[in-house]
This record gives sequence, structure tokens and C-alpha cells, in this order.
Amino acid sequence: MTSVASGLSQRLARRLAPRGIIFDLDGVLCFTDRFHYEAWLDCAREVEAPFDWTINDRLRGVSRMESLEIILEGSPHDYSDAEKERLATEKNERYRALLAQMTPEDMDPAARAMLRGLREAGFKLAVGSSSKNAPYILERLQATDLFDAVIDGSQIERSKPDPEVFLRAADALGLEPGECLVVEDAVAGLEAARAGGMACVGVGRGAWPLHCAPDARVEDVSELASLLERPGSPAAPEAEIPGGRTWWKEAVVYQIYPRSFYDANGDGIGDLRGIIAKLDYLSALGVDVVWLNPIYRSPGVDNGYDISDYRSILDTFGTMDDFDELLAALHARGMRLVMDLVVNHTSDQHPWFIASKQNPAGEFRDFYIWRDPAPDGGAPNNWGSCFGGSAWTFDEASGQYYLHLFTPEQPDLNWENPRVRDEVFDMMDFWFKKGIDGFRMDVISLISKAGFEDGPVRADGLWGDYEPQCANGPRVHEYLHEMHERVLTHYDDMTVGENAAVTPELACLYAGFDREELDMAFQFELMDVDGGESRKWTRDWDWSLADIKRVMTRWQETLEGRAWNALFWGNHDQPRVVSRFGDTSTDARRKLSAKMLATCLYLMQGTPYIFQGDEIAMTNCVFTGIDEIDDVHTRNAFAELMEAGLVEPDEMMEIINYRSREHARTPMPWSAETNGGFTEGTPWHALNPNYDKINVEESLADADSVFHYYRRLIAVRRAHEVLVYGRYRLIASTDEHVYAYERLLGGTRALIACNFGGEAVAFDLPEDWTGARTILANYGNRGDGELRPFEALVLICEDERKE
Ligand code: TEU
Ligand code: CA
Repeated sequence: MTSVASGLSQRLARRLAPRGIIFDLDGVLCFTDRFHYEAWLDCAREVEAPFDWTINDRLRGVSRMESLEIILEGSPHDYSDAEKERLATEKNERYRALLAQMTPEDMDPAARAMLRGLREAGFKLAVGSSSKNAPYILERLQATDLFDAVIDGSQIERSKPDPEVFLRAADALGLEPGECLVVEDAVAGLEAARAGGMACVGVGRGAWPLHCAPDARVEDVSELASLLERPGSPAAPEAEIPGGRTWWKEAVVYQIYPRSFYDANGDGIGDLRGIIAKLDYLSALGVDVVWLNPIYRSPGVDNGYDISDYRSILDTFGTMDDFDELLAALHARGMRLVMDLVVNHTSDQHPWFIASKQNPAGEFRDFYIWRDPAPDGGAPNNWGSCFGGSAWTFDEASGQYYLHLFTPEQPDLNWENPRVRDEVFDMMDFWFKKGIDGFRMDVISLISKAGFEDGPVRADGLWGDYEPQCANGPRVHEYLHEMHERVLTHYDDMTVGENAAVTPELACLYAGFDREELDMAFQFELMDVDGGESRKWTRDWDWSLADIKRVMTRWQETLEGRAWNALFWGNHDQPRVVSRFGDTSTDARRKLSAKMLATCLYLMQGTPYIFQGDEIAMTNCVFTGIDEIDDVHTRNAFAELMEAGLVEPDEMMEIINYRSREHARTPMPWSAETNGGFTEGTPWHALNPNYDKINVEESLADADSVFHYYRRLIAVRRAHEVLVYGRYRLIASTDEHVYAYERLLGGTRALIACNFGGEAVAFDLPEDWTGARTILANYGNRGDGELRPFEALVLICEDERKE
């Protein structure tokens, strides 16, 4: 039995190579809830207290005497200690009598098979239960023989959360506590494991407080097999992992656009309590990190990217208490929180800007970028704003222009001013001290400007391009390094920059392992393969797989060993991925292609980012008029291009229906009910009309859904270190339909093969792959000599390759 740990979550793998596994019995290997329920019901009747399943749920993992106290809270009578003793004893007797009803069928055959498999693989197994009934239950289940040792309540003096029971079990197996892994469903059990210095796996969807958060989670105990399987592939030594192992490299991020996620108070707008209400959903998906689009106070000209107070929550989204609760609830589930940091610009309603504008001689003037008019009285240069019109707005009172790369309501901060940096860094500290886990940094590559000369005229012929003088400017690395020194280095955080115009070489500067700037950089070359930003509002949107392969391979190869990728197919600024690069012509194709796209990208080297709704393969809408569009970028572009006579209205709608970021912002459909169950009120934005068919409820109910595939994809990535840290190698590089690549780490290799086309194509596995094991397949199996339409396959092999 070699290095079983390699199959565990990396966090766990680092902690130990388990030789023994200690199982809690009740709630993990069998369920005795209904017997407890019946026994307590009798007791409650006797003491004339109410009793139902909700009360019964509260008794889970709670000692017998404490349970009795909870029930007695509802009783009109008082009981002496002796009577309480009698009541508890009688409950126990009834319970034990009821246990006689248990049969071997009360243990899931998959769990039984898993236990046998683990023993064959050389693990020593024990049961560690605080219940005196454990041996009897095992006997009823005919499961006693599956274990090398059983420690039950009669053998210990102190029950969980005291570690005694697990320490005794380890001892009985002849192992050190550090060599054992505990499998538990209850908080007290996880606390006991932690107190005993053992690693632990949490079973079920429980919300575990951080102090005892399990090292790995499974929904059902039988899934433990896939966590522990695969002897023979040693986790790579630390030295083989450039930049080392970190939690954010292993994590999967889920992006929430709060306005459109879930509305808890019926005002039609998503909110923080709405997110809290859906955390079990995220936990079931298996994501590790949530990134929230801006939730700060804002006039909402650009849906939150115009911030007027960095330290307050927008009323519409809730209160700071709601925020604290959300953060604690995420942490309790072992998830982390990343906030949006928007510091290239503020809102024009931010007190700094109000002061800056009001008083040209005052201390805040220099917080922003003011310039005198050009000699002709016009704007200082020809730069156009990203969101239409000039990038300069004139202020009558002072006779100067201020710079805004986005709307006039988003004036750019002057990072040259050290006081601006002090304020930003202080504000970051404020959020870190609250306990957040990182930042996604909005257009961070634009914060250092230089030159202020006219830029080359853009493709639309209307304005000059600010990018050559604003993107990746001369002091940007100095600023980020300062941010790292003064803030980031003090926290175990993750940071990802949104980097306009970043090349792989530049990403190695922003996010190089040895640079002390950011952890990752979002690149936009992939988003640009269909004409993306540079030719944004055109119909020229052809793309080819060759372009995708070229872009992604260059990023993978250039960053290898030097920096870390951020992998995304879409976000709140992009149309829906399945409409863009997949096939939505039939439901079957939509699902297959969505699964294929996720497999192809998320198993490359880098941290995957899932945009809300992509896990159920939401699609673009068909908008019929500009009045259906809320987004300021799309609306301004429409107005400007129309006025310049550059496009016709029909053509513009066609372009919007392909490209607009509006598609990403329609509310999340939770069910087929009115308004997709997103709100009980009137939604701030119409839902995609296909919500009756494409919604979360449907996806959860269908075992073959895109959601469940994403769940497996995430679990597979978590279980195989090669899929996180392995080197990327493109194969079949000239194939026009198939994107295939390998990942290599130590003696382990994985193969990912995806057919991007709607026709079956011939595809022979490379020779040394034919015997490999399939670990994920969107058709559920492997075809022969071909890849079917939109097929995705993932194979793994642990033999040392003969090269
Ligand atoms: O986006 C920056 C950015 O590159 C956008 O101009 C993007 O190209 C555009 O949204 C596509 O329509 C960031 C935020 O992600 C975006 O939501 C904000 O509107 C923008 O910054 C300004 O803060
Ligand atoms: Ca609301």
C-alpha cells in the first residue's frame, strides 16, 4: 500500500499518509434516526412535551442527558434528577429494542463494498463510536467482520468531542493518531478528531465551524473510495511544484453577481441574505471560493463598479451584519470569500471626488487626474472612454478636465499620489481584518498612466486609444509590489488581477511566483478569439479551435514554472459560454457541449473560475430592442455608433445578441416557477425566457445534468494532484476539431481529449494511453476510435512512461 494520500485532497495529503481509518457509525455507515425518533417520541408523550422531526434533528450528535433537557424545555412539568435518569434510561431501552428491527439492508451496499475495498488495499479499519450500542448495531448489520477494531461507549469514560474514543481506536489498530483518518458526520466528532491530532473527512452537507472544518468532504461515505483510491502514484515532492502548493491553486472559484443571484426580501434584486440562503447549493457543487462582484455603496451607474463608499454595504444588498454572517457561513462550510477591489476609479459621488471637484486648491484635488484644456479649448487629448464618448469631462467651475476611462461618473484615481495609495491600502486592511480571503482587482493593469499624448485612432474611427499609455503603465509593478509589502504579505490571501491587454510575458510580471505582486492575472486573449474587445461591436465573430489552442497553449507554456493561470470561459462582462463556443441548437447538444467546454478549460493548469449559471449551462437571450438592455456599456455603444451612422439598429441588435455582457446578468433561474423562483417580487431584470427548462431544480434532479457533471469535474480535479499541478503538453496539435492535451506530474499523467465539433471525428488514443483508466466522460463511457459530437474524456495513468 503506497502513498494512498495522493488521492486525498491535497490539504489532507500534505498532512498525512493514512494507514488506518476510523469510522463513526451512526450517520456515516448507517442511519438510526428513525429509532431515536420513535424512542424520544414516547418519552415526549409521557412528559407532555411537543416533539417532531425538527426537534429530533436538534438532538443529532447531542448526548442523551442533554437531549432530554431539550425535550423537557417543552414540558409543563418539573422532573427531579432521579426521574430524569429514569426517563433517559427508558428511552435507551426502547431505542435498543427498536434496533432489533435493523437488518443488513440498513447498510448501503456501496458503503460495504467500499469498506472491503479499503481493507484489500491494506488499510486498517476501526469503528469509533460514543454509543454503547455500536457492537449491537454492527451485529444487526452483519458488519462486525469488516473492522479490525471496534471502540464503543462502554469502553470509554468521556464521549466526543473528547478524543478518547479515537485515540483508543488508533491504539487498538496499533497505529499512531497521526497515521489515522477519521470519518465523521457530526461537529462533536470532527472536534474530537482535531483534538486527537487526526485528519478528518466530513460526510454529508453539514455546515462545519472553521475550527473543526474537515480536510476533505464527501456527500456520501461510499465516495471515500475515490478519495483514497489509486495506490502507486506518489504525490509529487514539494520540490517538483514550482512556487509550491497553495490553497488558491487547488481551489475552484465561483463568481456571484449578487444583483442576479437570489432575492431573499422580495424587492426584485438579489442580496446578501439571498446568497446565504444558497450556500448549501454551492457547497453541493463543491466550490472552494466565492468571488462577489461589488457590494459596496454605489449610485449604480455601472452596477456597483462606481463606488461611493468602500467601507459600507449597498442598502439594496443588505447590512454589514448580513455581510459578517455571510462570511462566517462561508467559513463554516470550509469556503472562502474574495471581494471585488475597484480602485482604478471611484464614483463621482465618492466624498473624495466631491471634494476634489469643489476645491481645486484643496487636499483632495490631487486624488484624481485633472488637466487643462488643449490649446483649442477641447479635451486634453483624443482618448475615448471604454464606455463611449471622450475619456475627459470638462468642469466649468475650475476650467479643467478630469479623466475617466469608463463613464463620466467613474473618475480615475491618481495613483501617483501617495495618499491615494495609503487610503486604498488602509481600506484593503479593513476588509482583511474582517476576515475576507482575497481580492479580485478590477482593471488593475490601468492604474499607472503616462504620456497623456493622443493615442492611435481606434477601429471605430471615433476616438484615440488610451491603452498604449494606460495599460501596463510604467509604475504599475511598483504600486502592486508596494501593495504586497504593505498589505498582502500579512494575510494568507489570494489575489487575481483583471488585466486588460496582458500578454503571458506580462502575466509573469504581475503574477510571477517570485515577484511579490499578485497571485494570478485574468487574461483576455481567450475572450478575444471571436473578435472580442478590440473589435467589440462588430459582426466579425468567427473563431476557430486553432486560435483557442494557440492562445491557451502559449499561456500554459509561458507561465509553466513561473506564474499561475486563472481559467475562465466567461464572467459578468461576457456572453454565455455555451452560446458562444458550444451548441445550443438542441437541449442534448447544449448539455454535452457545456460539459465538454468545462472539461477542456478547467483541467488545464490554473485556478478555475465558474461564472454563476454556467454550471447549469445558461444561454444567451434574444433581445429585441435596446430598451431591454440595462448595461451602460451596451447602451452607450448603441447610441454612439448609431449616431455616427456606423451601424443600423437591426445590425446592432444582432451584435448585442452575440456579444453584450447583458446576457450574463439575467437573474439565476432556481426553478420553473414564476420568475424562476429568483424573487417573489418583480425581478429587476427579465429572466431568460427559457427558465422553465433551464433551471437549478431541473439540474439537481437529473443525475446526468450539467450541474452534476461540474460537481464530478470539481471532485476529480480535487482528487488528482496531477490535474492541479501537472505540466501541460498539447498533443494532436493540428487536429481541427479535437483539443487534446496531457498533464504530467511525477509518475502520473492525465489525458484530456475534447471534440469541439458537432460531428463524430476519428480519434485514436495515443498508444501508451490505451490501457489507461477513464475518470470522467461526458458520454458516461469511452467510444472506440472516435470522439462523438462534443465528447470529452479524461484518462489517468500511473505507470512510469517509457520515454
Ligand atoms: O471591466 C473592465 C473591462 O475590461 C470592460 O471594459 C469590459 O471589456 C467590458 O465590461 C465588456 O463589456 C471591469 C468590470 O469587470 C466591469 O464590469 C466594469 O464595468 C469595468 O471594469 C469598470 O469598472
Ligand atoms: Ca433583495
